[in-house]
Amino acid sequence: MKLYFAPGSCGLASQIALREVGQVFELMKVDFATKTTVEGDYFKITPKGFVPALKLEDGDVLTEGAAILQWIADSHPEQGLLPAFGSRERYKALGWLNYVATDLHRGMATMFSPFIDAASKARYAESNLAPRFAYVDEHLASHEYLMGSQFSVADAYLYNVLCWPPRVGVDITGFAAIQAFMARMEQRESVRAALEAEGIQRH
Ligand SMILES: N[C@@H](CCC(=O)N[C@@H](CS)C(=O)NCC(=O)O)C(=O)O
Repeated sequence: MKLYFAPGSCGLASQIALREVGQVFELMKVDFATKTTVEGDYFKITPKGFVPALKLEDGDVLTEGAAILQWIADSHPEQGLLPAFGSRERYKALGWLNYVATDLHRGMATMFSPFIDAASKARYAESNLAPRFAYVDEHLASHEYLMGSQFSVADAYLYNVLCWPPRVGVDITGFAAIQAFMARMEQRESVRAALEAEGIQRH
């Protein structure tokens, strides 16, 4: 199995999930500028040209981070990285995955855009992102993880996205529960190993 990634981008969550379930995998770095890997043209792996992409043993390729996370969780149901099929809790977990993918990930992507000027980004961060961080912070103030005491793939994705604000000058240090969540996540072996594999130093 091969995970296509770029250091510090949104493939980190998939890598954390693969490590959580003990899946053996190879990391394949994608150069965003040239859309190539050491194997060659990345568009041949996925015409979207985005990471993450997960190439399975039979050669099939999964894309879309939230879908990859669900596939990893469902391939190892014994690890409980998502609640059971059909349970009410499952839809709450999928709700969080969707919230991270759409409101947070997409929102943060705006902050990295080369097409938006600094003043507009600052206004966007204050009016759009800050309330979303506040919402997550309030939830985490009374929940160890998004789903409570049980770690799920939604936490891996949330952690991934919450690593980004400092890189674009968005200060989230005032959100105490988010900070505690990040520290809790960084105690997990899967997270430490994934950061190291991508060459990311958080502190
Ligand atoms: N809808 C995709 C979006 C993935 C995405 O935005 N990937 C970014 C990195 S976080 C990317 O590959 N960007 C390539 C580029 O900017 O050239 C998903 O959720 O997996």
